[in-house]
Amino acid sequence: MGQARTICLVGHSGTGKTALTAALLARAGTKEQITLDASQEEKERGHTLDMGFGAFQADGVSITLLDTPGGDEFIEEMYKGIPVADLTVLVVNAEKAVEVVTERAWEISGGAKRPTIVLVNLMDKENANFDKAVADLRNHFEGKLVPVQMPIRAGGAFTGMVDLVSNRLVDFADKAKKEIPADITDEVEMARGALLEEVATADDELMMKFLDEAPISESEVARALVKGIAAGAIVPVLCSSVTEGKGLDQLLKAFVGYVAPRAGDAGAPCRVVAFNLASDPYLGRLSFVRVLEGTIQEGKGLVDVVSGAKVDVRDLYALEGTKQKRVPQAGPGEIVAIAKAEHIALGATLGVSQGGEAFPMLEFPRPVFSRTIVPKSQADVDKMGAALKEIAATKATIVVERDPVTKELTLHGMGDVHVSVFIERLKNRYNVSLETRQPRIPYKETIRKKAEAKYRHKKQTGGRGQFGEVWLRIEPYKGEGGFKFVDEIKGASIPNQYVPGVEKGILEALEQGSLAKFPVTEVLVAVFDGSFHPVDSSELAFKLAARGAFREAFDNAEPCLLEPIMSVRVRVPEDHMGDIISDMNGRRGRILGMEPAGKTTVVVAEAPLAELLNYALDLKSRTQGRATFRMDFARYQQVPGNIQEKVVAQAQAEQE
Ligand SMILES: Nc1nc2c(ncn2[C@@H]2O[C@H](COP(=O)(O)OP(=O)(O)OP(=O)(O)O)[C@@H](O)[C@H]2O)c(=O)[nH]1
Ligand SMILES: [Mg+2]
Repeated sequence: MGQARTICLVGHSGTGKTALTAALLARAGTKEQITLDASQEEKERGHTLDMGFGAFQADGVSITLLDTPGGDEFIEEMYKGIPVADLTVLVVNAEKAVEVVTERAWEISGGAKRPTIVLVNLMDKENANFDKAVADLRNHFEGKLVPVQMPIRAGGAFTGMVDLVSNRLVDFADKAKKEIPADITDEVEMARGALLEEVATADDELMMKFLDEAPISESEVARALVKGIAAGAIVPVLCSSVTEGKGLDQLLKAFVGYVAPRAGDAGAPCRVVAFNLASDPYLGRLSFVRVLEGTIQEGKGLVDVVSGAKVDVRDLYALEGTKQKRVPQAGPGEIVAIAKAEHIALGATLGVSQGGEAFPMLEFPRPVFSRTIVPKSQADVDKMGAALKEIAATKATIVVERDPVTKELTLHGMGDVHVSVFIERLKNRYNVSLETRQPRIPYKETIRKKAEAKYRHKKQTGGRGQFGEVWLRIEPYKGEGGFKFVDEIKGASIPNQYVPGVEKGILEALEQGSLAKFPVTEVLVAVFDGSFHPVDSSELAFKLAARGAFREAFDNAEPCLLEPIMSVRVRVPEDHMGDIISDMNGRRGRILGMEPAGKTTVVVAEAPLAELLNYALDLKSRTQGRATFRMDFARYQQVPGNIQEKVVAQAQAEQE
């Protein structure tokens, strides 16, 4: 083999990536049924949501297409596909040119530092305009973009193109016609000149010829183009109409002719990267790996090169069309799926032994939107765990967590659509019904001043009584762990054996403050006196006394609520800056600074989590999806008085 090529299709939703995958598979004579966008959630929405695969042969070269979703909440699939691809194809709508995910895709591929081509699709559409699309692309992205084709439209139809590399006409209706019509020769000459000038920069020899105005052959242009693409110095722009089957032969020619596969050594010890994990309804967990070097073989286990964890390679599947087929082995460059190896981590590099560099995958974006999940019935509670675990293991941007403060189970994702899709999938695939709710804010309680209290726990119930008396002081405390217990007992007013009981009582009291039953933090508790009874005292009695003393002291120490403050980084296009900043102020936010980032600016701010629960949605609607953000927990901070009143009133209402 050694000829295997992986091509990752990226671009905004509706640019025709899935249609292109299907068209190329059909063209290659794929016999089996082509099933793309086949999950129930994909069928219902008519969009790709998980990475799709299409494998076929073209001119003796085996090609695997990775079809990624163009929805901006599903971008993790691009992060999985781009690093393992030999070529990224950025598909663009000929009427709309640069859209939100076009920009995201360009960024994720590192500004096309990796081999990239742009395909301007939907050239049959009424308002398709190739030149305008190229101008828009150039306007958004740094140089490098060079049309290698010149489309021809006549009477509102996409009728042909000039292949600028070979300098020949491609007439879609008349294959025999190769001469460039006289009326466009000037235009073609200009376009070809621009192409030659660009490619010449990638090849010194060619540059000399170009400067000498010597004739340059098709193969010389192609050779320089291959070099330029491999170096990420040139991004050729092609055109097509997928639905009319136009431009596809030329595209395939580019896949085979312009792309140098990253060939690994077949004789080296096996090394693969698990770039994508999926849950197949029939085959169970599939770990898609690209073979980097050597040969992966059924029955020959591998290890995670970082953790050293062993991985069984039992059932191995190659891709054929959109289906899987059992194979005993696979070589460098090929993509295969290892079935039922549940413990392969997403992005892991596997090899014959631990050690050595892991393959550089991209760092995934982090979830920015959270919803609490509530099972509908007890049966759902029982099934939920495994189903959620499977989804969270296969998707980097879905995280399931139990909040330590509110005890709620939270699903973190990239937005409301993303979260809804996986809630639907839980129902469709795992038969688990869950509802989602806005998460509760994990408030905490603390005090603002010192206070003391004495508390005597005394009970006489028949036989032996209970007696314990504790005197303690509480003070605000900023030290580690949020709590400190100090034993200041002099003499034996509380005998040693009861001190652990005292501490337990305090710890219990810390679990629920008296304002709104949130955990208490940032307190120091010093026990300095008390009394006991030689017969009736016990650890339990002291525990109850300490709890009582703490509560009394707490109420007298100006208790208040603390709320989580998040540090937020919003990346905004220039024209939305003012709006984003004033919106952030409206969210009780504080702007800390601004950092330029290319054509965008990163607004650095802090705001309470309570004001950010729907930020992902609001930001999207304010900027038509052009801004992105991330947030991280920064610290806890006192809730302003008027808001505290509301939170406490609401908590009390809920408890009733
Ligand atoms: N007229 C026209 N329609 C096209 C062309 N290519 C694709 N389409 C249609 O555009 C629609 C969207 O195509 P898809 O292939 O699903 O788009 P996609 O890029 O995969 O979209 P996502 O999966 O949401 O990212 C489908 O109805 C296609 O048939 C084209 O060249 N011309
Ligand atoms: Mg699609």
